[in-house]
Amino acid sequence: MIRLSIIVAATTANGIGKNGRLPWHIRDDLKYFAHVTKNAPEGKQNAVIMGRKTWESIPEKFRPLPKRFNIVISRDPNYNLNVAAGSASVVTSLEEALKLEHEIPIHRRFIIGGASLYNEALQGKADYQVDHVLMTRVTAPLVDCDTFMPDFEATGGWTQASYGELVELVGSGFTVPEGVQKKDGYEYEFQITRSVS
Ligand code: FOL
Repeated sequence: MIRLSIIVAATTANGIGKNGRLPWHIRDDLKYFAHVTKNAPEGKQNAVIMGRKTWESIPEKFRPLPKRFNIVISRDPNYNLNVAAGSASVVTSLEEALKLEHEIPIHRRFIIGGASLYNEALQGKADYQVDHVLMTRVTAPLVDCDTFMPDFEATGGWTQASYGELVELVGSGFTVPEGVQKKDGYEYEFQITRSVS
């Protein structure tokens, strides 16, 4: 069974995007995202698995996301990432993404969006399961969104994990602030939810 982690920033209405991009700019959340997804033991690397639209939403100068194995899912097997050969891979399904090997052994696999990939991953399959959701909950203001992630907690089988578990996943070198943060004009909180099964 391959274990997956979801990382996402969402409003209290589960809004994650607007017009093909993030509806906010919260610097410390992006720093958190970068740190968490990079954090791997010596000699290993994490995979960041994303849908094609999410890839296109990342500023070109940050693509591929450095120090991570970037995997992009597109129905078009010839989709051109326009990056140096070997720095990122295109596959046509999540199953295929999970079969990919990398010259550096993979530590964790992060599903980084968007809506349709979050949805597919949360459905689970015989060979994979989401075991953690790292959610940055943007509680204020209520930002207008046109893209939403599923209300996964409503399906049951999830429990809020402890701050200690979050600290362990994030690793050293980054202090995750506890409780509601007020910065860049937003109120948000770093949360971790764990699958009960
Ligand atoms: N999860 C969270 N918590 N916040 C997000 O903004 C987020 N965004 C995505 C997926 N999960 C998320 C998808 N969108 C970058 C931009 C958009 C994006 C994901 C990543 C990006 O530019 N990342 C750089 C950050 C560099 C910096 O500003 O420090 C990286 O290196 O990760």
